[in-house]
Amino acid sequence: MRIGIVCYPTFGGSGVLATELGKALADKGHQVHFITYQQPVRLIEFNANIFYHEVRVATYPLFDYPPYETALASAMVDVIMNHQLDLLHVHYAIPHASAAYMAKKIVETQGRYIPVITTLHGTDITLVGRDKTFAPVVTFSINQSDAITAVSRNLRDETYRNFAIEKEIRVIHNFVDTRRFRKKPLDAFRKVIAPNGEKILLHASNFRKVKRVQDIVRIFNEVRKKIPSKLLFVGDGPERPGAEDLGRELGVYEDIRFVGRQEQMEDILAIADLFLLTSEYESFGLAALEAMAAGVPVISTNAGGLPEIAVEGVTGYLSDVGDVQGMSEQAIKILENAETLQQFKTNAAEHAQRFDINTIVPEYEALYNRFLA
Ligand code: GMT
Repeated sequence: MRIGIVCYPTFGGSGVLATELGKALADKGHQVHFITYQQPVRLIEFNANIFYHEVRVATYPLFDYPPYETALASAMVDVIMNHQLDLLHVHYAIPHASAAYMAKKIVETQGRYIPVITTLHGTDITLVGRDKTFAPVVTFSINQSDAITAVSRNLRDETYRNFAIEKEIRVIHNFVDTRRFRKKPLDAFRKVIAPNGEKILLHASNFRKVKRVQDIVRIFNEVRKKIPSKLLFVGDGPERPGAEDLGRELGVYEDIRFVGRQEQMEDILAIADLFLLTSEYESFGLAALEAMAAGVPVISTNAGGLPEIAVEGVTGYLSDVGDVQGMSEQAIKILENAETLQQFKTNAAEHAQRFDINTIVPEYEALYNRFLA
């Protein structure tokens, strides 16, 4: 199959998932064409079946706002026609689904039919998409897609609740390459972060408001009172200064490390003891799944789709949004006993198998096949 993938190429979960899907499809022999404004962050190794097409937006003094969506639709048309694509799979509704609709209509005038599959990832529905400035276009372009998928049951239900969707939304959960995340910890790395054998707590995100990163610092402050520990922050974003300020205010700053955006999450997860995710919403929580795959128990909120991937008291614990006290107590409960910690680690890795790449990617292939037939 010749598949066009459109996604955000940055460190967000939707771009990571789309890139991993493209790589997996290429490994299975499909020809995959990424159409993005920048090389996706996880698209680093060479694969003969992967093609990358950069979307270039012309600048012109008249444009206060460069017309990205128009440039994207034109790039899609170019790739569909010149590389004989069989289908387009767009990740994140805004503006990818509407640009795909435009491209579909353009190639139709040239006698070409291209099915469009739209995967909804979260904030395109729950935050940004609901905004009045986008909602009519989001609703229209989702309805015009030939197939719609959502990364969790929760996101599917939220989409039906918030938009007048007339079609079936199929749930295909996010996935993880469990083999890749099953890595032995690098002792030297662990020693740099926790020289005296401290426990390592980890959070990874884009530090947006929805992640509530100050709750992470507060939980760490409580855990640190009972258990010698360090906190690693991976990623960057608008709420980072607030997290730093709070760390200083609480006097825990010297035990926190901000390591910035990282591509090799598997190496970092391999040295972690606990993953914290305090978001007020996660459609799925891919970062938590990757942590589980690496054998790291997860303390998280019970928001959105998180209860679909984590199991209370088995892979970690789930609490109400903002329940810092509860999450701290649960973190301590897991960390204070070596046997308990080991059991949670084993459980987390085992449970992540349900979302393995080899189970989920065929669901996308089956969906694609429906359109090719
Ligand atoms: O979490 C983010 O801020 C990034 C966002 C994105 O669109 O890239 O992630 C969303 O999609 C991921 C992949 O499907 C999900 O795992 C995340 O839970 C979801 N984020 C939110 O719903 C806040």
